[in-house]
Amino acid sequence: MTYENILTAIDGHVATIQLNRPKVLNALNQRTMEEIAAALDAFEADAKVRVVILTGDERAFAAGADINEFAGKTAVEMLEGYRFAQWERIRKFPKPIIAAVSGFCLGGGCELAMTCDIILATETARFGQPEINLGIMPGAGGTQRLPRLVGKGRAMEMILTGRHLSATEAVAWGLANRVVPAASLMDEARNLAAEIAAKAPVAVRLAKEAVLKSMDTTIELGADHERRLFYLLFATEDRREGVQAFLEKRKPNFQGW
Ligand code: CO8
Repeated sequence: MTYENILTAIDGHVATIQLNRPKVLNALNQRTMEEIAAALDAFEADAKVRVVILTGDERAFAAGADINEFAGKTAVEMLEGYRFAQWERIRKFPKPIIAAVSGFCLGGGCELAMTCDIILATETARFGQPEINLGIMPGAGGTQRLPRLVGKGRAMEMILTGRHLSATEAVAWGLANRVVPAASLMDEARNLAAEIAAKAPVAVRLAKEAVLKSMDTTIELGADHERRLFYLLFATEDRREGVQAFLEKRKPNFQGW
């Protein structure tokens, strides 16, 4: 697929997707979502890629779904034409995704960041679910993910008022991991990605799966699931290498199997 609305790069084990529709603050039209999903499909198939960074530009991570695209649509047209299939592909991507957020991160943009695994934010980042101001509501998981991250009352406040959170508020509320200086956002994201990429890839993948499972199941079922994944890791060469390296007081050299 030739990309029109995103830029992609691979450096070592870290792949980057940059949203690239600056004139509309990286508004997420269908084509952009298709491209993100296609890039992730390619990164999933590429064993060299272990972590993905998703970012926008200085002014916006993404200011939401592209309002022009859905402005004239009827309910039936939305139902028939907007199946959220690309969102499901992002949700099921098995390797860690770090969202590096600067500027506006609103509506579908905030939902996209929440679909990622870790969110780094610059001081200029603004998070919000302003759909209510358009007479609609979040439609890409916002009403489900936001309360799990910030709690019911805070999610209600954001979704029912459309208020934007500053980066420091987003961290205090548990939406973003930490605030980093704007100038070093990508360096911070790359360092974090490289740190995770140096771990045993199968353990990283299964740990991500187990943590995500905690968001939609009971502790009992989640812990059962966790235990099966835990046992499975004992079948990997990297588990043997990790333990051996500890016993030999050296750094492990993980191979990915
Ligand atoms: N869609 C389309 N174009 C947009 C969007 C958007 N979401 N956001 C900004 N733009 C465009 C503006 O129209 C403007 O274009 P132009 O220069 O041609 O007039 C350009 O980007 C720059 O924007 P502004 O001039 O408005 O810049 P300001 O700095 O004055 O304001 C704001 C920035 C506050 C971010 C403002 O642009 C704004 O409020 N944008 C809309 C935010 C919003 O409501 N987002 C939610 C959209 S609905 C949604 O996300 C539903 C998700 C449902 C499921 C997911 C499906 C993908």
